[in-house]
Amino acid sequence: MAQNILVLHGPNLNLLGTREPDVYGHQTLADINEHLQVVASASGAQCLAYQSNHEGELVDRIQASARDNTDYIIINAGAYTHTSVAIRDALAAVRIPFVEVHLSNVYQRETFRHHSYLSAIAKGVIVGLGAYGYEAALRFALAQ
Ligand code: CA2
Repeated sequence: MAQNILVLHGPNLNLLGTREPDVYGHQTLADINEHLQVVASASGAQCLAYQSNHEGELVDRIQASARDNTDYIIINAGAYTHTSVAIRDALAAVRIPFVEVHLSNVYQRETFRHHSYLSAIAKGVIVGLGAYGYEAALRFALAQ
């Protein structure tokens, strides 16, 4: 069972619950992170969360996960999903399994959101389930 799970949130996800609730829901990032911690704790696991608006900081955090006993990563890379070879390379380098999550159904949106640099190396991808997508990914990770 995965014991140490890292949840990574990319750019602008710090705005959750404050703008565009029709697209991204009413929950704040703190609400989501707190709920994930409760779910993980109930299974005796630990769920740490990290958000950054900066690509290099996300790369640094992924690299650090190789040194801190992270068993599983859940990542919503936000817009970097569609642009970042650097984040993909970092995830591939650390060889920690990960689930890619998107709050919205990116396939119902602009075509530039249909391609992800991460999906091909992800264990799985969850789109369109809102904040529940993170919980589903966490429960999957906890079962590994
Ligand atoms: O659906 C998702 O989770 C996305 O990863 C969200 C990204 C978007 O660029 C991806 O295509 C799909 C954008 C995150 C922006 O988050 C906001 C939250 C509240 C208000 C404004 C932006």
